[in-house]
Amino acid sequence: MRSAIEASESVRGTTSPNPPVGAVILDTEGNPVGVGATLPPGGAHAEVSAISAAGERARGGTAVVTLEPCNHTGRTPPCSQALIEAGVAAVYFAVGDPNPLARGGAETLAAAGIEVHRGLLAEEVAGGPLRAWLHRQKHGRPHVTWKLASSLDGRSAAADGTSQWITGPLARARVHAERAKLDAIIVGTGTVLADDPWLTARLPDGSLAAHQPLRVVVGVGEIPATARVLDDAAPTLRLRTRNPDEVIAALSDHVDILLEGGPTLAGAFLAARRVDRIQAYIAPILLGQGAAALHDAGVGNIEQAVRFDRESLETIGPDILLSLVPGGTGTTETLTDKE
Ligand code: AOF
Ligand code: ZN
Repeated sequence: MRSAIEASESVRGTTSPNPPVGAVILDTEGNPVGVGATLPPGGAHAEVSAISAAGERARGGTAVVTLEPCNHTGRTPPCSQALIEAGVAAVYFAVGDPNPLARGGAETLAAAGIEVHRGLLAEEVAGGPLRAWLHRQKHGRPHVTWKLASSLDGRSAAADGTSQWITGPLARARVHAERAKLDAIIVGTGTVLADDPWLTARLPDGSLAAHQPLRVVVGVGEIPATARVLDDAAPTLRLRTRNPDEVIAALSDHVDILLEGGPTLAGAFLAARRVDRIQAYIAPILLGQGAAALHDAGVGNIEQAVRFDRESLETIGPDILLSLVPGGTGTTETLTDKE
């Protein structure tokens, strides 16, 4: 399943609106003989690629898939049938397919006499490569991550407006690697004016990654025609609104969206409860003055604070990456938190 997750992760960002699924076929001895990942929409599903890589060695073997094999004829024929025809003896999958059109693969496989196991590394898959797609299936809207990079005192620029190199090179490389796996990146017009960001996904050598997310500029203010975000390195969408729900509606075909800045736009998304995850890159530097990473999230008193729960904490070189999800915990629970 770890190899299937790796295959899944390797195509994240290239399959939307379909999920980035990974599949591995093991022969009767348990040796991996075929790996596959979902191709862009209309292309083969993960299982079909893995089966064709395995060929006859799939017979009597085992299929390991991150998502329940589909049971429908959509743009491609059902994977459940492909697995039955390939003659596998067992299928392990991590998460069930919530799509009412595609679900039911487990039952079809079992009815054909195949041993079916559900739930292997399900949390890792649901919180990892299939996270945004599962979110969109459940809520009917894209998954929004707010990314911020700030000093320890919550500032994203120094007093004179300089904002380069708050976090270290490793954290910046991580941000670029992540960008290449997204569907869209949103910024406000204020950020375009202040920083003139390019918003492209770059490889460590500075060249452009193969997959570029849609660049989205949100806000009613004007931006100069010379702004770097308007060049032809990647597509750009201009949305003349400040309303988070209008932004999300305009991006409803997308699955995995990153909100990059600035502070006012982030405040509007937080106030509207439209941030599904925060990725906070926090550098061990203090600025004392300068622009705050967040402005006006509709919070007037401590009761109204927008609360998040910690999902994970990682160190990246000298910086930390804190991943947070919307919190259900109120002040009382926080006080009794034993950690
Ligand atoms: C799988 N393996 O690799 C993927 C699956 O329009 P289609 O035919 O491409 O079907 C899309 C649906 O199939 C998608 O919404 C999801 O339920 C499932 N995706 N299933 O067995 C895969 N990508
Ligand atoms: Zn399928």
